[in-house]
Amino acid sequence: MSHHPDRLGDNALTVQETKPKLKKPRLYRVILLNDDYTPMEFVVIVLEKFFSKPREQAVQIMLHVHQRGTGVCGLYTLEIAETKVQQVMDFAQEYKHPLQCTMEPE
Ligand code: TYC
Repeated sequence: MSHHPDRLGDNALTVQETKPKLKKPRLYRVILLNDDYTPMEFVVIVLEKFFSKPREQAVQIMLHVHQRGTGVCGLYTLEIAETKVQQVMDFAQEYKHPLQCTMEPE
């Protein structure tokens, strides 16, 4: 009895021929700026509260900003970075400190 051969390689399942392209999002550095008036302790609290830094690392970053004028709090996607900047600015204003926070593309 003859029969048509199976079509080898013609699987019922389809194969993804191209790579699913997951583009890396652009990242932004959130930056703290030094000033002469914001208390060191306040800056440490900001780094703990909004950037989830452990106390030791928060103190290191604060001192870096104090000594060098600026420092990186973290790398985030656009919307997260924008939110962090706004949260820090609102918190500083609430306590009448001149602390400035900004962001820049990585
Ligand atoms: N320079 C401030 C002081 O001597 C401390 C300070 C650190 C302020 C970091 C802002 O982003 C800052 N009290």
